[in-house]
Amino acid sequence: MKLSVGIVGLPNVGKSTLFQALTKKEVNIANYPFATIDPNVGVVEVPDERVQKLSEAFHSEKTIPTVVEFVDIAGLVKGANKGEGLGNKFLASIREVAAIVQVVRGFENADIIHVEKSVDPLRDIDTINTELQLKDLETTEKGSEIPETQLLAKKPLIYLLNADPKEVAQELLQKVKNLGLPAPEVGGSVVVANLKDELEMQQLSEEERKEFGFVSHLPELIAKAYEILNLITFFTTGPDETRAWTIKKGSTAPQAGGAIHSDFEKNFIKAEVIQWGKLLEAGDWSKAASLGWIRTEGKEYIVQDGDVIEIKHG
Ligand SMILES: Nc1nc2c(ncn2[C@@H]2O[C@H](COP(=O)(O)OP(=O)(O)OP(=O)(O)O)[C@@H](O)[C@H]2O)c(=O)[nH]1
Ligand SMILES: [Mg+2]
Repeated sequence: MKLSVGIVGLPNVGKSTLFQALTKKEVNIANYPFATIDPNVGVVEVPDERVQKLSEAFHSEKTIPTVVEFVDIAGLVKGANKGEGLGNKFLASIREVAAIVQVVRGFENADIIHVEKSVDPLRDIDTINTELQLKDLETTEKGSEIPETQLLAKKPLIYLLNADPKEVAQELLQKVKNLGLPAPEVGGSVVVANLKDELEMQQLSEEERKEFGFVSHLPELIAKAYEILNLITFFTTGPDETRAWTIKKGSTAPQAGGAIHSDFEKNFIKAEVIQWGKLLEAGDWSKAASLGWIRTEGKEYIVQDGDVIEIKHG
């Protein structure tokens, strides 16, 4: 399974608008249901000030952030599990992602078609979750030994309420939060964003956005997506580049090496490790070493989010 995040929801609720705002890729955004049929795939930089700060401090020529992959999936309707509205094809796309952002329409606008003809976020969430659960039931009834992670309704989930954050009813927000989330151990939550504004505001300069008093909620969404994928970041830094690397939480030092190059994992000897903030405080690697702040770690070491690492390999 790829470590990507699927954008899921009823038709015409703003999924492709979100995808385009995230990835800056031109996709079909249209005021009719099922504008999207084949999934759109794109990668998004994870906003992380640490990689910028390290890069500045070490005068690196290049700065390379981590990315998360998002997949814009076609809309689901009631009965999708029985094949309604190409439902089975779309549900199969959801099986391939590791986590879900469920876009829920919260905005009122009579011109934008709602497949259920009225705006009711809790009803829509229930419709989508029921479809996922019914599909899972069918999967388990078939008797195929499917690991829990394959089940659609067990995937880590973020609800993206497409509504104006300044106007959204707190009561509604609380109700969504109270729904409970699958896989709570890897987090999950609710983000409110006005997706049409998010997309339109990208046409403006940062100053103009400030004049409008616009604050983007997409960085929050991307950070949460990274979190529910159960990923952490470690860094490598030097004059050529400062780079953020993605690994699964709980990875060992050799596995982290493997993210850089398979030889680093195979021929791993040891890792020299320091937390990014400590390295900045020391000023450079040799100062940090002379202060005794660089630790030598072996192959059992569990890499921590924010570690700066130098792998020594044979
Ligand atoms: N007023 C308003 N319109 C929005 C908002 N978000 C999306 N829309 C409009 O809703 C329509 C559908 O948006 P899409 O992003 O194509 O929706 P989708 O969920 O990808 O739809 P399908 O691919 O058909 O399932 C478009 O006309 C958007 O401009 C919003 O926050 N406010
Ligand atoms: Mg779409």
